[in-house]
Amino acid sequence: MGKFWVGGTLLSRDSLWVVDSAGTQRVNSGVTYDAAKALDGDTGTFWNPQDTEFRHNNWYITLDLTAPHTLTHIAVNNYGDTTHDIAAFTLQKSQVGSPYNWEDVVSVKNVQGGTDQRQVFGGFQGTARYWKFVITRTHSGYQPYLTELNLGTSPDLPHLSGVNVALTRKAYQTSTSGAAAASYAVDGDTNTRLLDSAFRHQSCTHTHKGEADPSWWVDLGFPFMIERVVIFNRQDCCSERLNPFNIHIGDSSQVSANPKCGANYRINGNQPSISVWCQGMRGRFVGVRLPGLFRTLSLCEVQVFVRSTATPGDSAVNSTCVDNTSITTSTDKSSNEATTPFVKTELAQKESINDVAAPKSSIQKGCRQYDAVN
Ligand SMILES: [Ca+2]
Ligand SMILES: [Ca+2]
Repeated sequence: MGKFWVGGTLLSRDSLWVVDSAGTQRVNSGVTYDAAKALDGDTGTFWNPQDTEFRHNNWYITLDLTAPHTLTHIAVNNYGDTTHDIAAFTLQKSQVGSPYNWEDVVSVKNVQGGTDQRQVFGGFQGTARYWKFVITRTHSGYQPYLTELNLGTSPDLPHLSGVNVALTRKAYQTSTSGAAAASYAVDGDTNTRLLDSAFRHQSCTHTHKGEADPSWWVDLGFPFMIERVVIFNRQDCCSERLNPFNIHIGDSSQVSANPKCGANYRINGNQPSISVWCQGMRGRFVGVRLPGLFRTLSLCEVQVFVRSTATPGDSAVNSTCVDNTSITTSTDKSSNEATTPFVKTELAQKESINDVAAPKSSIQKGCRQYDAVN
């Protein structure tokens, strides 16, 4: 459950959505601390469900969004005093109005107290008109003060077409040889030399030599419909080590637990990159795994392109990838903001991002044939 997301499309809130809420609303000096205060866009106002017992653990707000919406992430702002900060909540949905038929969509148990910063939780998807936000625990047991509640919808996929959603996302590998960190495969640098002329690690990852089933994976922060994955292989030496490889896509951070995109793939040794079509497989984690004993995994870049909803169905291309397609990987922060506001990474809290390399612009051929191995 990451505290950031790709595609920060938040619903425009409407305090009229609130149809019910727990407790009585405190009124003080003419100000009502009602549930609408959690939906007013003002972090200076909050909901205070008074007259609920200690450890009530069922402080809820029921919302009628007036039409069905697909929600994929939720953001909360705590008051920041720990006494009234939320520790856990459950989001529920109902397809029907009162009497509702509530189903759990997601339960979150790691909401941080002592901060009033926005905390974002994703990794779920649900569609409904009626939603219930239930606070199931506060850090102290006293009633919550909820400053802001935000509901997030799916990113607008047509706007993401042609955007590498793996760029600078958090990446991992089963082991790291020297300084060849997992993050080098999402640093935006498609240079296929492991070491530069000064023998410094530059652009490629590297696991320890001779592992069983070495893997590398990236957390996209959000499940996407993935159209294709482009892998840049080492060219300074050892290009044969990649063969054969598998691509796994799914919502598990355990690479091999996720379904494979296709079978075993091979790349020609002198071919710097390969584009693998994944037919709109859905997943938050994209992994590359070398099946077998005594394998060594080195990746110079992994790009993940999502399916545009404008693309016709699953009959789309498999090996009909057109070569020499130019793909511009927009990595300049300012222009990225301006042209593709849907690919915005928001770090709700101070998180270590020191493995994110400085953005670089690159234009490369992003499309190559691949050979499936029987
Ligand atoms: Ca507020
Ligand atoms: Ca790289």
